[in-house]
Amino acid sequence: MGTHLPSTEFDGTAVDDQREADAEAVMGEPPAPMVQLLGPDGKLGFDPVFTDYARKLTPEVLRGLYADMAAIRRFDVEATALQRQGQLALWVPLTGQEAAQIGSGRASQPQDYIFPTYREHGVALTRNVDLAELLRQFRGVSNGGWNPKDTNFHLYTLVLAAQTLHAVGYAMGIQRDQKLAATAAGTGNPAAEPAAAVIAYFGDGASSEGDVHESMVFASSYNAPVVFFCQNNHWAISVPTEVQTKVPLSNRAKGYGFPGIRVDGNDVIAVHAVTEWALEHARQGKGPVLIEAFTYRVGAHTTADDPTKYRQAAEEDAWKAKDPLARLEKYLRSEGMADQEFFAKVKADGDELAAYVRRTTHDLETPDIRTAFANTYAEAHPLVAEELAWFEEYSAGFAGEEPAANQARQAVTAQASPKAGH
Ligand SMILES: Cc1ncc(C[n+]2csc(CCOP(=O)(O)OP(=O)(O)O)c2C)c(N)n1
Ligand SMILES: [Mg+2]
Repeated sequence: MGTHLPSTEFDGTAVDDQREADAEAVMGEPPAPMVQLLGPDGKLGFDPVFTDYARKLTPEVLRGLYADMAAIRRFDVEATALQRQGQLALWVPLTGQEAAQIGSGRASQPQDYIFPTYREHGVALTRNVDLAELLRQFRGVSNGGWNPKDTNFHLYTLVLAAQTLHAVGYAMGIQRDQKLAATAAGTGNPAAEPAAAVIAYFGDGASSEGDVHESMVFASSYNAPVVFFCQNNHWAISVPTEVQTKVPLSNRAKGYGFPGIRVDGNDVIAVHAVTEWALEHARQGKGPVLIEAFTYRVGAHTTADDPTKYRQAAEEDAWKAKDPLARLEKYLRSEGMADQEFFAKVKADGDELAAYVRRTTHDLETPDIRTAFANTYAEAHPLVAEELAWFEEYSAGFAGEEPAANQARQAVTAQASPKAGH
């Protein structure tokens, strides 16, 4: 009868071929194993695509990237100390991942929207989140700590990979808002509207979650303006990356039909270049990109973890030799872009930031843990009542102790409840 129904099969059309070719073009031919511009020796290399992006970074911007990385590392030391002093229930250190976070965060623009995990303190800094506010969540004072609308930096998500779905939904919302705005403006051309993209951060461990797969399918199908930024820090608590994947994580993008790029995550210049490229790609309506930042979690998973139980010191030492700050310092010094005075100022600024964060945290109220029990369900629940009763009995065991110590212990104990999951 001649009725033509659309095929549900891939038919090898030019469109399919083009998508594959686009994905391959970015990987290079043969695929570049890893984009690196600034090596551990502090020398700048060349990349056919990304060197042009790196050239745009002025000495002032490069000094800024160094100052950001140094600031967040100092903050990390301070937050760890605050946790050890009982001021925070838990801390999630980022040391080693400064370049991945500062490079990608600084490549984003104010209109972009960021979905972090729980370790993106460096990205938070680049989005102007008050770092003292960020600690409220780790003290249990609030469920978040900052208003995402102020900075387009979403609240931390502790449920692994859940934020990748939120990110894709948000990116699809951006697409639709742009279409509506274009229609209202009478141009009919979405590209004429201010373009924004989304970055979804997640870890190598989280990459095994079904949520990531679903996110990538949706992002590809709808050509959503989202950059998936996977920090492969080689560990998911005590599980090494080779258990999560048998191929470079960046290779997975090809299966979804979009570009995947592995970048040296300890090279802030390359991370900035690759992320800038990916965000442009997404904002221009060309669809998603997966970036795998190859880096290392130098410290523990959290302050509740002891990595000496499951990994070798030699591995840690090998990665410390690839330190992101040290290589940029070498480069800045050798090019005469920064002198001793600059590095001394960075150190002094870091100490000032740490003092501010310490002072502000000490001034934070101690949360009444009963509120957390009260907020668990809308109505009373016998299990919650039972757990509260256990907690009150446990707390009563500290009666008669010095009040401040007692309060601090309560704050910590409450967060470290058996169901905390971290
Ligand atoms: C859905 C879910 N499963 C398990 C956990 C417990 N958990 C918290 S962090 C973590 C490891 C995550 O590793 P990775 O994704 O590599 O991120 P990293 O912590 O290394 O930054 C696990 C299993 C969780 N928070 N959410
Ligand atoms: Mg990891």
